Amino acid sequence: MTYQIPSALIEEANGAALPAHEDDYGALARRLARRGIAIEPITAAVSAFAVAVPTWGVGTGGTRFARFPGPGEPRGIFEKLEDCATIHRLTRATPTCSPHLPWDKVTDYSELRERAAALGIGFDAVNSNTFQDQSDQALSYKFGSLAHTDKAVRAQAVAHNLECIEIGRKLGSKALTVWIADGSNFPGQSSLTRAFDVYLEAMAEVYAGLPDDWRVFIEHKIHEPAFYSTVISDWGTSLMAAEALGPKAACLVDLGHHAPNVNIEQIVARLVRAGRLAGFHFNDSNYGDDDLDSGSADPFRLFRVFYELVDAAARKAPGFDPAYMLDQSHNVTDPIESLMSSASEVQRAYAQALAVDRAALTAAQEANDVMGAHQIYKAGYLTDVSPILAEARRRSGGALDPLGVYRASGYRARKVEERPPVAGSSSGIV
Ligand code: AFD
Ligand code: MN
Ligand code: MN
Repeated sequence: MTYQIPSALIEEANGAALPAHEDDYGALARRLARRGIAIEPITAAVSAFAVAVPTWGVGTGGTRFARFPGPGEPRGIFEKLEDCATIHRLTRATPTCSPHLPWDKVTDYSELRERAAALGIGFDAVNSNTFQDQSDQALSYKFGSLAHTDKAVRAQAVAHNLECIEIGRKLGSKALTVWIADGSNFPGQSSLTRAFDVYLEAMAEVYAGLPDDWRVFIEHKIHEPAFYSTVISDWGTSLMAAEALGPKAACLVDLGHHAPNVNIEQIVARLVRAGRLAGFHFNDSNYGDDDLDSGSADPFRLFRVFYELVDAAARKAPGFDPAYMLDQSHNVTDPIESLMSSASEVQRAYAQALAVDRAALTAAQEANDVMGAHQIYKAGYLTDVSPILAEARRRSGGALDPLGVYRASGYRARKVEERPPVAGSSSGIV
C-alpha cells in the first residue's frame, strides 16, 4: 500500500484553522451582501466546479534546453493517478484526469479504470499524440501528421486517433482532444491551402469514428514547433474545421496559444456565440506558450475569460458546456503544489466573475456609463474570494489550506522512498 495523505491530518489542520476561517467567511459574506450579492450561491457554484488534471502535468516538465527531474516523480500512469488523487483529495476541485496516448498506454484498461475509481478519479478528454515519433511507428511525423503531404502518414495519424477513441471508451471518457504540430518553418515550404484541405479530409475520418455521445475538441496554436505557419493556427481556422466536420466538433482554447496581446475573452465570447466552445486548457504566459501556472502572471485575464463564461451560463447560451483542464509545464516547482494552486486560481477567477453585479453592469453598459460599467466589472476582480474557495473545499472534505497540509504530510519525501528513479520516464513534456 503506497502512502496517501490521511483524512485525520486534513481534519486536524482544518480544526485548527476553523475559527479564523469562519471569521473571514462571515466578513466576506457581509461585504458581498452590502453590494447586493449573496455568498452562498457563489460557494455552491465553486463547490460544483471541476477542472481536469493532465496526467503529464504531475511529472516535472522541461524546456527545450533541459529537464530537471524532481524527486519522487511518478514513473508511470498508475503513480500519476496517485498524484492526481492527492491533488483532488486536498482541493476537491480535480475529480478527473486527462490521459495522453501513447504515453499512458497500458495492457489492461479495465484495471486502469478500476484503479482510478478506487482513488476517486475519473477520466476526462483523451489526448492524441502525433507530434512525436514512437519507436514502433512505421512512418515519421517530421513533416506533419494529419496534414502531411503523404496520405499514408495521414492514415497512420487517423488510425492513432481512432485508437485513442477506443481506449477512451474503455476509460469512460467522452471526448478526444486533437492538437497537431503540423505547420511550416519557411515561407513557401508548404501550401497553406492544401495542408488545411487534407487535414479536414483526415479529421473527417476521425470524426466518423466518434461514438454518438462523444465530442472532438480541436486545439489551435499560433506557433511552435512550426514557426512560420501552423495548420490550425487560430480560432477562425478551428471554427472553420469544426463547422466543416459536424456538430460533435468544437474549438478548444488553450490560453497560451495566441498572439501576444490577443483579446482571448472576446474569442471565448465568439465561440460561445457560435455554439462551438469546447473548453479550455488553462495556463498562464508572459510571451507565448509558456505553460506557467494558471493565474500566476495575469490573473485579470483569467477573470475576464471567466466573466464571459459566467455570462454565457447565465444567458443559457445554446450548446454551452465547456470542459476545463489545466495544461501547464512545471519546471521549477513541485507539480502537485503547482496543480493545487492552479486549480484554486481557476476557481478564484470563477468566484470573482460570479461576484460581478451583472444586472447593474448591463444597465451601465446600456447607458454608456463607461466608468460606471468598468468599476462594476472590476469590483468582482477586486474581491478577495479566498474564504469562499476555502469554504467550498471544507464542505466537500478538502483542506482549508491544501498547500499547508501537503507540506506537513511529507508526501513527496514518502514518494521519494517509494519511487526510485527509472530510466526513460515519460513524465512532464515541454
Ligand atoms: C503541447 C501543445 C498543446 C497540447 C499539449 C498536449 O502546445 O498545449 O495540449 O501539447 O498535447 O504542449
Ligand atoms: Mn494545450
Ligand atoms: Mn501548449
